Amino acid sequence: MYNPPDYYLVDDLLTEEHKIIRSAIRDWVERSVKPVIEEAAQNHTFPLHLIKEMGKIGAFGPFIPEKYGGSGLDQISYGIIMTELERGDSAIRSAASVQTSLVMYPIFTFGNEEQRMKYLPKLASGEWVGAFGLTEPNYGSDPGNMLTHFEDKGDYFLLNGAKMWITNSPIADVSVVWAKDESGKVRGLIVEKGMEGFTAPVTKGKWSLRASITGELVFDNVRIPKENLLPNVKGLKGPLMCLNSARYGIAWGVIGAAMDCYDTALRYALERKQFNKPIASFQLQQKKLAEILTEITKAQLLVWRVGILKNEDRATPAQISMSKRNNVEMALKVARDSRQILGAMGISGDFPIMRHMMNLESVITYEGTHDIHLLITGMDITGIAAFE
Ligand code: TGC
Ligand code: FAD
Repeated sequence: MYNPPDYYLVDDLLTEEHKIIRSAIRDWVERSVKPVIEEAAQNHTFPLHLIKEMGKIGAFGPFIPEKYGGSGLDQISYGIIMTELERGDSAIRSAASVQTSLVMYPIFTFGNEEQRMKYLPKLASGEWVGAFGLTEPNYGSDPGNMLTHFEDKGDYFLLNGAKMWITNSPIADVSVVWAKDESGKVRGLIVEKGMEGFTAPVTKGKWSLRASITGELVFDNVRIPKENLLPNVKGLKGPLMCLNSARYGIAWGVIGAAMDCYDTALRYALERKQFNKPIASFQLQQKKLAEILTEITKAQLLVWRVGILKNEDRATPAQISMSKRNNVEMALKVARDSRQILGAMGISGDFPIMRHMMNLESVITYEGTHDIHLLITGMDITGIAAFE
């Protein structure tokens, strides 16, 4: 039975509703994710049947109002859901992050009422899968220089360009795509599966996030109906606002991966004997376990505070960057140290640690790299952007 660490009694800060949500998602991960995820990752496939189940358990759009199919919950609930999903696998949390923060959030925040009613309930239920296209082959950390663009042709927009490294693009029914208009302003377009000239090839051969489907979005003179333009935002702040929400979810999510590694390593250290003693009795292993628990505890407190600030609409993008950066690095280090505690067994698919570790190599890169988040903090401190 999974026994998550709670060294500083963070549970006391949660409401009964938070605990009920956590328990429901945890049970679902135990029942539906754990039994299939290792094989899916080994086979480099996404367990597609989980999408509708995720819709049923409320993993998509927890903070979107009920009117649109969401659950109308607070930001702490969103964070808790992300932690529990990522305890199963970062790929499962990724699917929920993209659907919630990168597809439902922009349609809810920047869309009109018709767009909200058309897309949000189907995305919330998992009937439709969403993708978010910002990164391009030549512009990753620097999306402001994107080349994808559209022209106003009177009755429709003509979209050309390509996006790369897009979670769920090959299976997406709906993609929120960021492209420049004729004046060079970044705008959001809703691109639907099957539009002529639009393809979404799969990216194969990943060693990380193997249970997540990644692909491209390629637009070759795609006619986009004018009603598919998100009317209420112009400029790079549109996609960056979506990223604030997704990065916040990741800061919570990776704690789940770290906790799963810690739980596995602690049990193993207590059971595995060398030199006639459990390896947990050796100081070097205790050092690893003690430091892991310290870092997980600090990460829990960090996201708790950001969550409260987010509930009050006071969390700044730079605060969110700090928590994403700190917690992903923490989780990656926890995974590496936990893997060592298991010795050779640490690389085996019989345990989840190596899978988490490999996944986290993507998580530390996507939604803004580790370096970019540091530079965002640097800019916040000094007022000087060191990007250029
Ligand atoms: P800059 O000139 O600084 O800013 C442009 C405009 O945006 C505003 N802004 C923000 N607004 C809201 N939230 C934020 N976090 C914002 N950051 C900036 C800014 O005020 C300005 O507004 P305005 O009105 O003056 O025009 O932009 P820059 O071109 O210098 O770039 C800044 C930088 C490097 C921080 C930014 O571009 C960045 O964050 N780069 C990283 C790119 C990134 O994170 N890509 C993620 C792609 S999506 C993804 O990875 C999904 S993974 C999916 C999964 O979970 O599976
Ligand atoms: P680059 O920007 O080329 O960076 C390469 C290196 O240079 C990095 O170490 C970076 O930190 C460093 N660097 C860059 N600029 C600077 C600077 N100014 N100062 C110092 N160092 C710098 N994108 C989407 O739009 N949608 C998705 O759904 C999505 N899903 C993804 C799923 C996966 C599995 C992965 C791996 C990526 C995904 N991405 C997605 C893309 C992701 O957001 C980008 O990979 C990321 O933003 C970095 O861009 P890049 O890979 O082009 O790296």
